[in-house]
Amino acid sequence: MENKRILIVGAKGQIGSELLDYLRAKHGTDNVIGADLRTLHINGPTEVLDVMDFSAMRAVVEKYGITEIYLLAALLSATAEKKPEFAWELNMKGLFNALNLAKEGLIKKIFWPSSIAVFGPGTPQENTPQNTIMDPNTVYGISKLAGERWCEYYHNKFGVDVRSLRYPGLISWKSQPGGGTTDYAVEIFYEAIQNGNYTCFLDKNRELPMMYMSDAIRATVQLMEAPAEKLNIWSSYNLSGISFTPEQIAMAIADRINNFSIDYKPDFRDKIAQSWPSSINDDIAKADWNWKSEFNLDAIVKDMITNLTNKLQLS
Ligand code: NAD
Ligand code: AKB
Repeated sequence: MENKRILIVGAKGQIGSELLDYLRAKHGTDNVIGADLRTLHINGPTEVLDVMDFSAMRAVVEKYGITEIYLLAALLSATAEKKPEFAWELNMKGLFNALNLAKEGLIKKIFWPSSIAVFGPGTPQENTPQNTIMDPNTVYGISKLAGERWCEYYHNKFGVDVRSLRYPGLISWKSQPGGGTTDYAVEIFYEAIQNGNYTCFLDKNRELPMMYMSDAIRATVQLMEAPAEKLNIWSSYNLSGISFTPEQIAMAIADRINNFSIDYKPDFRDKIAQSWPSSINDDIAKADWNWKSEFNLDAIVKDMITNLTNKLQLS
């Protein structure tokens, strides 16, 4: 069996830092190179790398004999609204650089994440199907939808093996989120544990699709390891975990943290959330590569509170 040499770009981020640990445990530390614009203070091979610099990307790929890239560097929805042109440039250029390295035959496989942000106000909100109206009204969503089309194009035209998931909002305790609309579902735990109160930037009834990080990492690696002939989607797979509103997660937290209270001050991020689905249909992922999520709301809340309390040394 051929040895994998994996490059994670954006390895210091919310997903990248956990994916790096998971893939290193599976393939060996030296076979998983962590790269980011910010210096990584971890053991094992790392690089400071700008995903927008094609020659630098190529040099790192050649230096380590990289076979697969997980491309996680991007601006997320809320930050992207503040820097629209830069967000478009970063989100697209990084993807093109990876796709072109694969087109040249330098790497064999790419993982590039899309998002529920590809959907928009015209999309059916409940149980949103894989193929439907997609009219994103955020820079981030536009860049993700365009990215999906380019992934499918490079696959069909040049045979590039690029795989993708439309992640919902991801909840994690090891790493903090980096500027998204769903970040509230992580912030709420920090505030509940440290201060007993949280002011939420979404409306209390704004239901969104969410997923626990360990489910997301498992889905990512499962998709990357699936035989190509089983896959029917080369743009990006719908992926579903659970759905809840701020009020529902607050109630679940209040069951475990006495006197926790929440208030609401919706800002521009609530408008973004309003344009996204409230639940996702992922039947094709289930059928093609046996996807099944494991964490429900109660399991997430329990795990988050236990681990974050230990991490914050408040136990
Ligand atoms: P993040 O913001 O936590 O991490 C992104 C990382 O990329 C950061 O460490 C940042 O320093 C790095 N980076 C930024 N610009 C770079 C550049 N020019 N070159 C190299 N590195 C650079 O983001 P994340 O939450 O880990 O998301 C990773 C990917 O997953 C993104 O494409 C995001 O759109 C997608 N996604 C995330 C979520 C989520 O809830 N976290 C949901 C849907 C999709
Ligand atoms: C964001 O809120 O921007 C991300 C996402 C769902 O893509 N978490």
